[in-house]
Amino acid sequence: YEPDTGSPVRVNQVGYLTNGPKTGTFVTEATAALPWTLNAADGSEAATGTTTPLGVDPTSAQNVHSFDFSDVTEAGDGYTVTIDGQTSEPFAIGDDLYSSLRSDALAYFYHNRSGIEIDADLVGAEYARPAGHVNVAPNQGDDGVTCWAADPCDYTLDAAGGWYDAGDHGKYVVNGGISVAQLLSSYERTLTTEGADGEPLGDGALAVPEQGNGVPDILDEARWQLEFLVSMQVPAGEELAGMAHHKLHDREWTGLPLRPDQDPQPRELHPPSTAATLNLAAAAAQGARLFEEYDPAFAEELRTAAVTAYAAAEANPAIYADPNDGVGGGAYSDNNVTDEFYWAASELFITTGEDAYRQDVLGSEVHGDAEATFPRGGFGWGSTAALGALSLATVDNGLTADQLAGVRATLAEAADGFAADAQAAAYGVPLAGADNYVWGSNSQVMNNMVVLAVAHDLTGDNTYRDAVLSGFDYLLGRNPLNLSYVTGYGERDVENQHHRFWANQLNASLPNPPAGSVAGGPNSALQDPIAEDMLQGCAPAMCYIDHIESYATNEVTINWNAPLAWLASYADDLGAG
Ligand code: 9MR
Repeated sequence: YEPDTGSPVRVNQVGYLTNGPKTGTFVTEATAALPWTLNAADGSEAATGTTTPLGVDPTSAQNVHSFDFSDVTEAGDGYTVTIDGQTSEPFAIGDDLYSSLRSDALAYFYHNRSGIEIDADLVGAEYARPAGHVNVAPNQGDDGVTCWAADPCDYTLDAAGGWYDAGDHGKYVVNGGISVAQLLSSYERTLTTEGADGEPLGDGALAVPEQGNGVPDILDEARWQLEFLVSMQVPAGEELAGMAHHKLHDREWTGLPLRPDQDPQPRELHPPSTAATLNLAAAAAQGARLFEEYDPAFAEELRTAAVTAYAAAEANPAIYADPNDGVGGGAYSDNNVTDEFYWAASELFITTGEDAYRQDVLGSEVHGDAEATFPRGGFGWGSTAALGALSLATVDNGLTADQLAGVRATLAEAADGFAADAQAAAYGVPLAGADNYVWGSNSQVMNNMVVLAVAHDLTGDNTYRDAVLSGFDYLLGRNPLNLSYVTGYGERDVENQHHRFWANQLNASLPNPPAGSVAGGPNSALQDPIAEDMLQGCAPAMCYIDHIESYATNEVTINWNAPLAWLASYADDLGAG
């Protein structure tokens, strides 16, 4: 299998912000510098220059040059770059490049809601569907779900609602928690950051059924998931009361395609875990402070859930999800919860101001450790300390000025590393070297971009901003495969992500993913049969295929679209400013 990589001139196929950096990559055998031409839409020459030879890129095994036309600030559509007789895909220069991505990336969450009909008036006829898992045959409902036979319990939970995790119909607390937290942070950023615009996230801004209820739409979306997370707690009076069940999913894996309401599998709760419990505590604590203004009773419910969950985790600090519990749903196992304790303590401290949480933050072994807090390969569901540190660094809290400066210094140290990684990368991606192309590598890139963006918000230093935008360039086409990993964005966008309903590749009556859905991205471990079959010998950043069955390179998930939404919001605010 030889991927069709199109033109060797690689650019951000959406475009470049007027006052931002503008760089691309050229794949060539040539080792000496070459002239480049930037063409305007009418064919006239807009700028010229020469490339910088970079040698062989370890992530792609391609010999590459870079080119830089940052000086051009004339807005317009239909620009191209020509080098050595080869012309790039077209792109824009402008300020308004990220506003539709902001709302599209957020719309992903409504599309993937469980327990509610997806309304044609909000998403269009092709994406409309009946409610899933509400106890209408052949579905079982998530409103009365009990524990799986291997670890029975004598209660049922009403765990209806929430978002489906990904291409499957599971609902998992660990990646569910980080996802809702990143939506909440996107909103919270508008309260804490000058130049961050709350209106595009506000009431009436998004296509959600709660429009017009007086609550910012992004909070309405977050609430759908927060209520589910809280419902996963073990009831009072039971053994392990206050702990959160790790996950709820089908008894057996289902095939594709399958609309959620047609899933016939029994639904089951899997055992509580410390990681899930702390994830719930962190997200609920953050939700509590943000809902205070809109619904104090709900805020109080969240606060209580967070406090009881944290206490339950302290009483049961080492209950880990079984790494082999992967039938019918993903395992999401994680046997280091130091980072989850840090995140939860941080959010609880910010929300409650209580000294016990402060002591847990300051006493944590990750506190002040840049690599432990912000791993070079990107934070994620198994490494959540970053979310705590980002909140501590940006949201008003009771740390002393020195302590706050310390948190910000740790963040800056990590961001400096990511910026250096982006500068060193042939394709400008803020991801170190060739070893980090793991399952969901695009989300690792995006989470590094979030750290960089917060560093930019806090310092105004454009080095950080430039590395974020360079990360967007990579995601939107400036990469070894010349693909935009976001559906609906760029000339060569991917469209066959692994999803049971957006399964047009398997059934023409079903849709492709809607615009704004990001694929997991290159994964050098070849962890699905299509990847194993088609991608043998691939260079790490090329281990990707736009095939619906390649779940290990081409799935979508809430925890990958959440940083996309956060970042699109940041980038849209940049354009406006
Ligand atoms: O995103 C998860 C990734 O970090 C893991 O390496 C991978 C294998 O355990 O699982 C990914 O999560 C998948 C989950 O297990 C099942 N639903 C789809 C998720 C995204 O592919």
